[in-house]
Amino acid sequence: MHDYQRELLSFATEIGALKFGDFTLKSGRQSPYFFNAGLFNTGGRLARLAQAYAAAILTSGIAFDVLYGPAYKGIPLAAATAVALATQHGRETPYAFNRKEAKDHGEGGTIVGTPLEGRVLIIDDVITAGTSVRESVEIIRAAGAEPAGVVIALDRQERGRDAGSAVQEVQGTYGIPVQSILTLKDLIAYLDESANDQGLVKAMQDYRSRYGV
Ligand code: OMP
Repeated sequence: MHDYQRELLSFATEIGALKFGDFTLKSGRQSPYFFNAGLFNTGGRLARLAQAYAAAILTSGIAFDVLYGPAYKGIPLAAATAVALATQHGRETPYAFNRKEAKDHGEGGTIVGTPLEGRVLIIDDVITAGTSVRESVEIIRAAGAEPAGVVIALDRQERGRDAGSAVQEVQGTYGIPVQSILTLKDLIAYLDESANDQGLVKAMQDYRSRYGV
C-alpha cells in the first residue's frame, strides 16, 4: 500500500467515514462495513480526501482533459480534487459537474463548469454494482466527449451483473481504466495487521467470499 492509501484508511476510520457493523447496501446486500464519503464534511477533512484522490490520479497516469463529478456526491469531490491538483501538484485542471434537473433559463443546460470536451475523467465515491458510472459515461458521450477513466475512493470488489467485478465490467464495457484509492482487499489487510478483532477480519473475509470476485 502507498502512504496516501494507508493515511486515508486510518483517517476515514478515525472520523467514522469507514464503519464496521451491519449495513444494507443499495444492492440489498448486507455488508459488515460501509464507506460514507459524505462524512468528509469539513474543509480539513475534504482537503485530505482530495489529496488522496489527487495522488491516486497521478499514480494511475491516466491522461485526461477534464475532471467530471456526477451530482450530487461527485461535485465537491471534483472541485476539491481540482484544487489539490492545482495547489499541490501545479496541475491546472478544468472541472465540471452535472445538474440533476435541466435548467431552461440563464446559462441553461445540465453541465456546470468547464465544457465536457476531450478526455473526461470521472470522479466518484464508491463502486459497488457500477450503476452510477454507467450514467456518467452516457452523459459524457451525449456531450460529444470521451470517457478517459474513473477514479474512486473505494472499490468494494463485488460481483456486478455478471461473474466479473463491477469494476471489471466498467473496464471491459467502456474500455477505460478504473483507479481506486482503496479496495476491499486493502481494508482486510489493514484490519488484519492493525485490529485485534479477528472476528471482524473473518466477517470481512466471509463477505468477500460471498459477494466478491
Ligand atoms: P453503485 O452505483 O451500484 O456502484 O453503488 C455505489 C453507491 O452505493 C455509492 O455511490 C453510494 O451511494 C453507495 N454505497 C456507499 O456509499 N458506500 C458503501 O460502502 C456501499 C454503498 C452501496 O450502497 O453499495
